[in-house]
Amino acid sequence: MPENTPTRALRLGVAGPVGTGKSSLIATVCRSLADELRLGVITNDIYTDEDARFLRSAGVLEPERIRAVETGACPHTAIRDDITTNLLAAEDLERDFAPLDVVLIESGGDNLTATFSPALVDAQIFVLDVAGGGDVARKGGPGIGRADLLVVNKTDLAPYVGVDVPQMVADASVAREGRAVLALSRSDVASIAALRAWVLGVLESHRRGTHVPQDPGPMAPHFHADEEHPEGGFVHAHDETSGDEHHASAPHHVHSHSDTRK
Ligand SMILES: Nc1nc2c(ncn2[C@@H]2O[C@H](COP(=O)(O)OP(=O)(O)O)[C@@H](O)[C@H]2O)c(=O)[nH]1
Ligand SMILES: [Mg+2]
Repeated sequence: MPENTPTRALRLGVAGPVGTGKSSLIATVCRSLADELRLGVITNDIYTDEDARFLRSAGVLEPERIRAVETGACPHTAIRDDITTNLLAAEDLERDFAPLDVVLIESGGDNLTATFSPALVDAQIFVLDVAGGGDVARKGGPGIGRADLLVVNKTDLAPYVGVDVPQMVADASVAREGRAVLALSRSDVASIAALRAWVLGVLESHRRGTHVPQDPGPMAPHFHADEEHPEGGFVHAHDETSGDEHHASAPHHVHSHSDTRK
């Protein structure tokens, strides 16, 4: 079980659908904080280390501080159900570059409802973009509704996709019952300053020992198109019946899928 002291690095998850700008957001956070904080990054990709290579090439951190976890065919499980590989990667990074202040963990981003286990991350950001449509924030889901921060990203594109950003932020705030929402664009320096301030705020409360990791809740049952059944595969749910809300035994957690034929 990871040491849970205020001196351990803050582990910050970044989840959200593919293409919403998670890797770019991590690059932005690194760029804005690398001078004052000791940072590390872990990426989760299905079969490749593309996100890690993108971040290394962005030159925001020493390449060795960016590690890739290859998750196999079911990427969300590596951040929620069987977090062993990610925990080991975080512990290795924290040991190799001790002391680190923040380890950012990017999810594979395969599913709108994928969230991190609170046994892996202390806090999590869920990223949507305006190109996904203004109504997606209203539709909710565990990450949108209950991540520590919801980012509405790429606001610079809003005029081209006909999205009203203040409305999308207001809808998200209602869905989140007042939890933090941030409209972000890599070309809007004020929004980047706000993101930086949010990360510093969470780090501060983590160090004080007052930050309490929240579980946004399990993802919705979902469908894997590549699974074998010719009539359309399986409805797929991840077993969350352990009753152990914080998955403290996660390194030994056996990854079982309670698959049921559709
Ligand atoms: N216009 C615009 N594009 C962005 C922004 N942030 C990221 N992107 C682009 O969105 C695409 C996906 O970004 P990426 O960070 O790889 O998304 P990920 O799959 O969630 O990690 C890339 O082409 C980025 O250049 C932004 O603030 N504005
Ligand atoms: Mg990425």
